[in-house]
Amino acid sequence: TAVSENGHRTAFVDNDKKPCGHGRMLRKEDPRFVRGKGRYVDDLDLPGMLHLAILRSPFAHARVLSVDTTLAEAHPKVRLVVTGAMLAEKGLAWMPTLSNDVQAVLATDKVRFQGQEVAFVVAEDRYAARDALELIDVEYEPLDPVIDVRTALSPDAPVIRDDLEGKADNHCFDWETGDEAETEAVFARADVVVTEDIVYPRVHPAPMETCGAVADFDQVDGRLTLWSTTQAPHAHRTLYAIVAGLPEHKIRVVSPDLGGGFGNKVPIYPGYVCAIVGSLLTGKPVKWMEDRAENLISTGFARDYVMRGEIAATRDGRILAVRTQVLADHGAFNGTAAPVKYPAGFFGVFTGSYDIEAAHCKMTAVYTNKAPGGVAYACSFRITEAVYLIERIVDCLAYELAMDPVELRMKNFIRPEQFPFRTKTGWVYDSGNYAPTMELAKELAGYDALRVEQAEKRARGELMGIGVSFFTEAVGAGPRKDMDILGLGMADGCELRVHPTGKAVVRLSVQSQGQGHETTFAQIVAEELGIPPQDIDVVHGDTDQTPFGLGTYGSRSTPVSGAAAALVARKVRDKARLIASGMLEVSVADLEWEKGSFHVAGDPEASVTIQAIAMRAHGAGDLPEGVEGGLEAQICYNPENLTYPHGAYICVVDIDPGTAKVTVRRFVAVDDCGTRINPMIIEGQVHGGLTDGVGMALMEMISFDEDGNCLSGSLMDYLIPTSLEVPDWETGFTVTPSPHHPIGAKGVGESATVGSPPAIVNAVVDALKPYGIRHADMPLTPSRVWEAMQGRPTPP
Ligand code: MCN
Ligand code: CUM
Repeated sequence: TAVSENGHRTAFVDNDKKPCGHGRMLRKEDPRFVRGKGRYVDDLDLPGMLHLAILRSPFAHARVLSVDTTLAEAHPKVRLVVTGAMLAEKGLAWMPTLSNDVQAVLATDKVRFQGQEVAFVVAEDRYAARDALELIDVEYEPLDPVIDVRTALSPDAPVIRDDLEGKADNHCFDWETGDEAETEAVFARADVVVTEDIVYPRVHPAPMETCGAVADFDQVDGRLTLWSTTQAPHAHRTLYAIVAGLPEHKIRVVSPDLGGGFGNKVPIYPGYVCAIVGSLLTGKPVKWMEDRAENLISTGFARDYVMRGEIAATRDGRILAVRTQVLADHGAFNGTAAPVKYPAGFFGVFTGSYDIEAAHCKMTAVYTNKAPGGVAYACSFRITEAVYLIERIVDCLAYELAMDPVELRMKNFIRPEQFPFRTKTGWVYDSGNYAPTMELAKELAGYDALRVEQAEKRARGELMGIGVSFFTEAVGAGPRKDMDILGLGMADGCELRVHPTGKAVVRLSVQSQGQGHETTFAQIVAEELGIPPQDIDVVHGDTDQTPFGLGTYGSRSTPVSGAAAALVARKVRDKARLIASGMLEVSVADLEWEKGSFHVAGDPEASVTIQAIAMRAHGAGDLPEGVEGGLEAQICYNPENLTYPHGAYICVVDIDPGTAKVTVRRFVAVDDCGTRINPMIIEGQVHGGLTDGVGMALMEMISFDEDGNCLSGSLMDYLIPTSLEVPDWETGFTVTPSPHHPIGAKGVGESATVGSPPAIVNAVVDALKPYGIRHADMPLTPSRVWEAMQGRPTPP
């Protein structure tokens, strides 16, 4: 344990600094970013490029009676106006979503959410395109909207998806996991049962860069190039190939620098397809870039789960079982992105970090007149919701048992010797050692002293809360036998080429949105080959340049592509060993590897560096019998299992009793993501996720009025946290390697977003304990906290 720069204690291990390979290292991508030289989609300016703007529905639910484009077409700068009817003629009015539903590219029959795409204009400049939208005359017949998820299935609710054959209600899907009867039996014999209704509101990832694309169809060679804001270029390309009927080799998808994704850039949006159609029809490159309001109103939202949580325990705090009923709001089209067999993502891990006897979940998903989406905002495929549920309900139990929340958790943790651990809902946690992580968080926070301080403050009528959460995540989808997106198996390719001078290039199928892949993937290869990370170039985000793979989301890059990068480097090293044996004239068995060179066993002087081997592999002179020239390898890595990172978070809040304003005073986060590649980048990921947590717990919500008007279409209405609302984060870590990952690394990109909301809400509820409050729903804005405090017993 050491003292960090901000005066807080931070735990370190001594391998934090190493000359090459894993360790703290400044990001290779940052020189271009800090100079403003990043290249984003909107920076593209191709010769003759036209601009596309989308006309969106003002209604949440309405029949489209007619669309008159005459005036817009007459605009002198307009080249093209396209309606849903025109797309329908080409069979392009609807597209598949990543979860086997269909979504309208442009509305034909009805609009189903406010902000839905109705028509588009392609013009000579962005302003003309926008102006011309106002010249399009659409006649709507408003219909009653379905806004409240709780009444979406009532028999008199209007049917939103009458485009689906035989659809007579707003039911989207049912999903169930665990054993209902067994859980019922355990609940029946429990001393204590606690039930709580818990809502995870609809939120939005709101990345700094909104979504957009530039499509360029070359009519001479029939090739389409699409620069787009995508977290999954290869998966998107295959879907475009299927929808447009173009062969994949005629499509190139490029995802250049991205200004944040956070899950917002996983789905395929109608705007991308419109840009492609615009280019096909005009023969020119076409750019579409949405504005902030469009991003907030129409693109992939997150959460929107209404949950009833129940927990059963013995009087002395042994948790026996958990069950939940969930109503999931999927909006107008099921635009979630999850492996096909997992319509609710990985919500099945809602049993958390505890060794319990039974669990059961029943979920009903419905359609409402809201924007599509579902999986976004650093959710690890709905583990955000699962962790929030279990960590909130465990705190409700602690409240009922009048037990310390840390003690209750410690008492029920899965023990280290139980790993690999199969949960009651069938997930196999690869490794974990929870108690030391919780203990370290307690120590860094000074937990016992905080409780003393709290007692003193309570006696004076001051509101101070201490919130705890402990999470286990499941990240790194596949394996391919269990997990696929629309039939594409979740495995990742990787290629590594070492040039004659010993410089290398590694080509990845995953794509960074700010996570620092250009640095960390170079470090992974550097650690295996002993080539300095500065000499290793990372190529990603271009389907022409990289091998096939499923993309970056669910924190799968390190668990899947990170494994691929380590293994492909080992393949190269194996070949280097053969070449070295020829160079040193000894048998392969007599060679020893020491980072960066092979030497003859017992004779360290007789050695060759990886750079010398690379030159020999390409150079003059013979190679050993049967060894081909060149020094490169490729791999397709199919993970054996997910990786299961965990963490213990402690949050301290103060609430002003006069204004009900919550201030996060301190936040301690201890994360365990197994082997750590770059501690600095991990800290950055954790800081970002904790900030997300403050946003969701205290500020963020996409809300609607009863007509389905979205009330959160700007960053004035949809509040996101700034540095003013967050404390100096205090971080620590433990290291429990993944047993099946070649370097023991687990994902971390979403951990803090998953783990922090319950810690903050638990802290707020803890502060309000004198009022007899056991639960309050996010976002805990001053008005919500104030409401919760009213009509409650006045604290002593
Ligand atoms: N890392 C590490 N050691 C580990 C694990 C990870 O050094 N044991 C490093 C990785 O090498 C990588 C970064 O941490 O540079 C995140 O790795 P990983 O956990 O594998 O997550 P991904 O790279 O797959 O990123 C996806 C994840 C997701 S799903 C969301 S959502 C999110 C997140 O990353 N979106 C982000 N973090 C984000 N950070 C930024 N800046 N921008 C986003 O859009
Ligand atoms: Cu769920 S947001 Mo991330 O998996 O891209």
